[in-house]
Amino acid sequence: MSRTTLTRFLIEQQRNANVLPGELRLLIETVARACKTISHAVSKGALGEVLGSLDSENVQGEIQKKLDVIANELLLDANEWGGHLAAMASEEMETIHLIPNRYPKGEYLLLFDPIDGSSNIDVDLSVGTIFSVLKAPDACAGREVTEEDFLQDGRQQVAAGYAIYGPQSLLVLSVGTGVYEFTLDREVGSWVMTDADMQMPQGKCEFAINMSNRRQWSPAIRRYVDERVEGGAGPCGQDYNMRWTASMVADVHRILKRGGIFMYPYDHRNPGKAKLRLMYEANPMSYLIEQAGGAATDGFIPLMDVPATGLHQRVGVVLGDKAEVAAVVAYGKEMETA
Ligand code: AHM
Ligand code: MG
Repeated sequence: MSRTTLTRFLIEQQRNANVLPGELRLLIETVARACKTISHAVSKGALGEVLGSLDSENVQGEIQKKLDVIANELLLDANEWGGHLAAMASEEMETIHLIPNRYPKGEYLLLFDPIDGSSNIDVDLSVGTIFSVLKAPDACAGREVTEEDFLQDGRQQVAAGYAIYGPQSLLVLSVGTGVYEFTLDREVGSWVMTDADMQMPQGKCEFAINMSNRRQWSPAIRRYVDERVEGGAGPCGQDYNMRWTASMVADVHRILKRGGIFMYPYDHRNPGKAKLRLMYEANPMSYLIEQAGGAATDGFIPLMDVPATGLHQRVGVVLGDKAEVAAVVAYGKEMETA
């Protein structure tokens, strides 16, 4: 049986569909190669001395795990010298990382969360890497890229994806022509396509939310969740199931494969306060979910239309099943006008 590797898929996208510029192809291959190395490090666990925390905090004031830093370095090292990037940004770095002058520069900007779901690392649950690719604005030709150049809304993304390090290591990717899944064949060392043109199942009664944050939710989110917890006896007229992995990559992947809705809403008590980051968590996941036939909102407007005002900007996230996402938005509107 002839298998479609990531390399072959990308070359065919470049050649046949004419949608993928060569530089972008190389960039995605490089990110995928770094994810292979991260997968290897994750799987070594205590034997590779990669578990546990460091004394340092990242820009978000979170204690960094050893693997956060290792994965960040791996992604920076892999992507610095290829010539396709102008700069990078990461959850783990306060400011942008310019490509050093000793290397050629390209026209793309890469953003990533090197290890998403860090709290899962030490207990052997799934974690992942999320990435988003933007084009540097024309205006920065001939000068150094600045943080402002990164502040583009999610619709400007030219590619997005995630790697998930779970029972299998997977790479899920879109370059704007559907969503494709690749499984890491560890013996051969290549990413092999295992799902194509993925469309998330609709109409599935499953939600993912951290219930312990209920005190922070808006009346609309409370109503949405409470009605579903009531199940068949409540206004929904059917029972719902709940899952929470505490790793956005794992929760979004489940939704992509099995349907349902994922929520990490704004903290209603503090305007603008939220947990997840727009540029390298919410936007790439929204790009994938929309490509797979789902929807993504901050609770009010489509997530990819949220104006970017800061590299580490936080945003409410509600994504997945189209009708369920629409229900959350509708409840919000109803309660605003009530
Ligand atoms: P991280 O990037 O620092 O790991 O944080 C993001 C993670 C998401 O993967 C996940 O959905 C959420 O934080 C879990 O939050 P909680 O600890 O409230 O369950
Ligand atoms: Mg994260």
